[in-house]
Amino acid sequence: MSDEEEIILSELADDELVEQMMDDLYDGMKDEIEEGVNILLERGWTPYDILTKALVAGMTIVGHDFRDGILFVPEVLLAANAMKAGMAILKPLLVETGAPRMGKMVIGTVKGDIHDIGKNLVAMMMEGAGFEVVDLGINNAVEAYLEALESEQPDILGMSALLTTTMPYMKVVIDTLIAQGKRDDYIVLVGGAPLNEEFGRAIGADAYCRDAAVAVETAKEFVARKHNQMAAG
Ligand code: B12
Repeated sequence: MSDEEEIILSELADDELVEQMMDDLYDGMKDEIEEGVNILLERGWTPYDILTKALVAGMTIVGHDFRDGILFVPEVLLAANAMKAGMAILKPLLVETGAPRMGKMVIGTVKGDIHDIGKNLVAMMMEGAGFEVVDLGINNAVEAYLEALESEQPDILGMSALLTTTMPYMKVVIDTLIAQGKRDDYIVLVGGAPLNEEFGRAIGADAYCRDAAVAVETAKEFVARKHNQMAAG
């Protein structure tokens, strides 16, 4: 903006508003993000479109500039907080779909890693699709996963990692499950920006999911397969 003119979000056309929200997310402007999300909802946008086309798209730009040394941790934290504020508005809407109960998932970010936006998004979308989700938060050691698996008895274990230094920890968890003879009790889904399908396969996960929508589809597929097997057996 070349001048000091105040932008009235509600007066912007949809595409301009989304552009502006990406700028506001970049600048960590929580109140403006909340306002933008509410305006798009009033205009009939689906929560999912707002999430992907405004918030996740905006965070992708933040990610690029963080990588390139244009943004630093404090700024990215503000952007993350603004994103979370937007997600908080959308969460109840994504969750109240009345979808039939699909199964249960325990999800958490692995030890050493405090990134949780992607994990939270997966948890939200899974809940929206009818899964019960137990969220273990960030920085989970193998013991935390095992305890939760024992007490919650989920169908699915989900692990998230955003750092190349923490992603190998997923293998530690899976290897521990194997050693205890429990690996086949759960569908293991993994995700996070630095992972790929090959990595998922190499560590013995059932699937790598590149985003929350794929996570939901994959989870549904595996749960249906598991139930069919149980019915056949
Ligand atoms: C926001 C952010 C932060 C925030 C985190 C805030 C928070 N509460 O999460 C803060 C500022 C705290 C942070 C800190 C750090 N960060 Co950081 N961060 C990011 C950033 C910009 C965005 C991540 C994000 O939220 N993306 C948006 C979400 C929606 O996408 P997502 O996480 O990928 O999740 C989607 C999929 O991956 C998938 N998914 C994710 N998890 C799961 C789990 C399951 C089970 C499934 C099925 C799917 C799935 O579905 C999600 C939704 O669609 C990334 C850049 C990037 N390209 O990822 C860097 C990035 C991950 N960070 C990076 C680094 C280096 C750090 C720090 C080490 C920086 C430092 N010097 O201190 C610290 C590490 C702290 C720690 N110990 O964890 C690097 C990692 C580089 C590497 N190769 O390892 C990145 C890639 C930036 C970069 N290019 O340099 N970071």
